[in-house]
Amino acid sequence: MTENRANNSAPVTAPHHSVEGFVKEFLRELHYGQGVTMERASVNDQYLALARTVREYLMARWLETVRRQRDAQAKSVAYLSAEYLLGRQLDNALLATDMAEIVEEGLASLGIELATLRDQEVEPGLGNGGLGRLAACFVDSLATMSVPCIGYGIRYEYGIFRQTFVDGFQVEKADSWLTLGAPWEFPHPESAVTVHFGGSTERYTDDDGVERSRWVPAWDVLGVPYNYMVPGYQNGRVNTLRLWSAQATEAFDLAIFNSGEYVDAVRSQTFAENISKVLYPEDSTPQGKELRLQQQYFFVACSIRDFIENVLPDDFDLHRLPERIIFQLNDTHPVIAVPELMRILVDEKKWDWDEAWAVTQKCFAYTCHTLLPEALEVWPVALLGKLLPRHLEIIYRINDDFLAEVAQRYPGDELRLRRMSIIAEHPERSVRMAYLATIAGSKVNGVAALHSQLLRDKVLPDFSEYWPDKFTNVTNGVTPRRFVRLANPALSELITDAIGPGWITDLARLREMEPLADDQEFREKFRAVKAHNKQRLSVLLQRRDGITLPADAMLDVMVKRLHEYKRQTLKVLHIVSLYEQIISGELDPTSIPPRVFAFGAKAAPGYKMAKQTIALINHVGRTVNEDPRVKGALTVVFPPNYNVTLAETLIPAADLSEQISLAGKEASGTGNMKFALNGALTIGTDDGANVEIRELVGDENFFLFGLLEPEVEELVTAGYQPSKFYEENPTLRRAIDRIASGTFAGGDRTVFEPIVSNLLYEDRFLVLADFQSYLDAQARVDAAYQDTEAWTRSAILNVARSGYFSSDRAMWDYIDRIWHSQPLVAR
Ligand code: GL9
Repeated sequence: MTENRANNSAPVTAPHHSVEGFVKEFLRELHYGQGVTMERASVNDQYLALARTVREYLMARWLETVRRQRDAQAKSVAYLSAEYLLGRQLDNALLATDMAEIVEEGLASLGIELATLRDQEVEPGLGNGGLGRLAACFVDSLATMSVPCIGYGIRYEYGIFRQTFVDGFQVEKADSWLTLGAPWEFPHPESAVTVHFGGSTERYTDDDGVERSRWVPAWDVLGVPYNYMVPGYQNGRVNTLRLWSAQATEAFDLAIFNSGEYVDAVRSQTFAENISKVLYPEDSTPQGKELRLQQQYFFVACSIRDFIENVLPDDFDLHRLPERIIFQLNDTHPVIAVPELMRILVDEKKWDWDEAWAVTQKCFAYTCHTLLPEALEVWPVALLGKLLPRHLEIIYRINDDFLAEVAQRYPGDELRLRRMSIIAEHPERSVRMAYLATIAGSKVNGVAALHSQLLRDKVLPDFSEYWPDKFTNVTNGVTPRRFVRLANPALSELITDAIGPGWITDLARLREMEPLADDQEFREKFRAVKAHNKQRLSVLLQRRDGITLPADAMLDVMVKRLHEYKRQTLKVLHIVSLYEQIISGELDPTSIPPRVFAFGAKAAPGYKMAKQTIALINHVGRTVNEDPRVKGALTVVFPPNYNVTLAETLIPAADLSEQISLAGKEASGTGNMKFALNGALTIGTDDGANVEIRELVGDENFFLFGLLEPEVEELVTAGYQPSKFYEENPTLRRAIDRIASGTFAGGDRTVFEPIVSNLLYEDRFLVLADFQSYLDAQARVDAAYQDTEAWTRSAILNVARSGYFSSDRAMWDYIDRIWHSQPLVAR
C-alpha cells in the first residue's frame, strides 16, 4: 500500500528561492496559517509566519534526506541525550537555506524588520550547559557532513529556568518556551509509543518449554514524538531530532469527572505528563530523584522502540542491528537503554542471553563528561527495582557474567571483584551506571586529551586495565556555523574576504589566516571587528538589562555554570584585590587598562554555595561600580539569564576568556573553544581542553597559571591547609578580609560568611593555592593588553590556530574511532 502511495505522490518542492517567492509564501502563511491580515498581525504572528515559511524551504530536503537514508540502508548514529541546548532556530535555518538576504529584503518590502522578528523567538533551552550544547553542536555537524543521525531526547515543557536577580540573589522562574507557539516542531501523536513502569517480574515456561522471566508492569505512559529539523549547512540535508513528550494512556476518567471529582479525573494525566514536564536544573551532581530515572527510561525506551519499529524495515533481522545503528550514550543519563535492549531481545524476541548480549555490546558506545566522583550517576537498587524490576534483574545478570570473567582472569582477587562490580554496596546498595555503560559499550571516551587520560588512570582504572583498547579520546568541538558564522558576522566576513568561505565547513583552513597576523592593515580590520562587536553587545545589554558598558575597556568574560570547581570565587578575589589596592591608594586606577568584568552563570537552585557566590559577584559589582575612587578602571557586569542567545553576542565581543577551573576537574569545556575562535585570549589553568588550546595557539598567546594536575594531587595528599596561604599572602588576606568585613553587604558580616569560612577552612578546589599565580598572570594580561599590535597579533593567531575545535572534526573522530559509520556522500 505504501508503494502505491509513493508512486502517486507529487514531488515536494520548496517555494521559489527569491524575494517574490518568499513574500508570497510568507503572506500565505500569515493569512492561512496564522489567520490574520498584515494590518492586524502582531509581531508574534509575523514571527510564526516567518518561521513556518523558512521551514517550507527545508521541507523537501528533509523528506528527501529521510528517503535516501532509508534506501541506502546506511548505518545511523542514534545520539541518546537527555539534553539538547539548541539555541534559537530561525537564524540557523536562514543560514542553512542561504535565505537571510532574501528574507531581510522581502520583509523590508512589507515594512517589517527581520531583527525584530528574530528577537521574538524564545530559545529552546532543553539543556543545562556544556553537555547539552555539545549535543546540539554534534547534530549540527552530522547534518552538515551528511552523516545519517537521529538525535533522541526529551521534549521538556519547561527548559532550563529563567534566572532573575532580586537584590543580587538568584530567583528562578519557569521557562515557558512553548507558550507563544512552537513553529519548529512536528508532533506525531499517531506514532506514540507505550512505555511501561513498575510492577514485578515472573517466571514462566514458554511454548518451547524454556524457562523465562517476564515483566508484569503496573502502569504505563505514552511517548509522543515531536520531530525537529536539523538542517545541514547549505548541503541539501536535513536530519531529524526526535524529542519525546509524555502523555497519559488514558488521559481522562469521564466517570470520575461526571461524579464531580474534577481533580481526580485528570490525576493520571497529570502524573504521566510530569515525566516530560521540566528539565532537571542540576549541574553534574545528580539528585536521586525518582522522576529523573523515569525521564531517563522514558526517553530511551521510546527511542529504541522507535528505531526498531519505525526506522528499520519491517522484516529486519535484528541480529544485524549493529550494522545499522550505534547508540551513543551522552553521559550516563541514557544508560538504562542497555538493559532495555537486552529485555527486548531476550524477553520479547525470545533470544538466548548470550546471543542478545553479543549484539547489544556492539550497539552502544559511552561518552563520559565528568571527573567529579559525585557526578557519576548511581541509582539505589531499591528505587530501580521498584520502577524497573526486570531491568534490575538483567543488570544483575550482566554483572554476574562480567564478574565471572574477571574472576577467571584474576583468580582469588576478591577486592578487584568488589571494585569492578556494577553494584556498589556502600553507603547504599546501588547501580553504578558508568560501570554498566563501560561494560556494555564497544568504546568509552573522554572529551579532551587530559580528561581521557584521567578517566583511564583515576576514574575507571580497573576497567582500562581490563580493556585497554576500549578507551579512547575525542576532544570536544563547537559548530562554526552558530558560533562563528552566525554569532560573529563581522569576523566571518573578514575571514571570508581573506581566505574564501571554505572555512565554514572545514575549519582547519583558518590556518591560512596565520600570515595575516603580521599584516598591519589586517590587524586594524580585526580590531575594528572587535570594536564593532563590543558596540553590538553594548546596545544589547542596554536594551536587555539596562546595563551600560563603558566604551574602550578590555572585556574580560567568565561565562559558564556556577560551580565551585570552576572557581568564579577566584575571579571575585581578583576583582576585590584590585579594588582593595585602589581604595588603599596603592594602585593608581589610571595606571591599568580599564576593564569590564562580565559574568554569566546560573546556579542549580539547590546549590547554596553557588547561589551565595552569585550574590557576592552582584554585591561586589555594585560596590565597585559605584565607588568614585575606582575612576571607572573596574566595572563588573552580570546580566541575568545567561543562555545561548546571549552567548552569541557576548563571546564575539570578548578580549579575555576566563577558563580557571582547578586542574583535573573540568572534563573539557567548550566555551573556551568559542572564545578562542572569536579572537579572545585565554587566561587559564592546565585543565580540560585548555591544554590543547594552549598547545595549538602557542604558549606566548595564552596566559597559563595555576597548579598542574599532578601538583594538585600532591598538595591534597600532603594535607592542604588553605589558611596557610591566607596567613602568608598579605594581598590575599586583605581581599578575604574585605569580603569578611561586610563591605559588600551593607556592613553585614554574616551574609558572605559561609563563603569566607569555606575558603579558609575547606577550599576543596584550591582557590587560595592558585591565587597568587592567578594575580601574576593577570598582571601579564594588563601588560600585554597595553601593546595593542602584539595583542591583536595574538588574537588573530588564536583564531587561525583553533580550527581543530570544530565539532565537524570531533564528529570525524567519533566516526573513525567509535562509530565506523559513513556519510552518504564521500568525504
Ligand atoms: C560537562 C563538563 O563539565 C564539561 O567540561 C564538558 O565540556 C561538557 C561537554 O563534554 O560536559 N559535563 C557535565 O555534566 N556538564 C558539562 O558541561 N554540565 C552541564 O552540561 C551543565
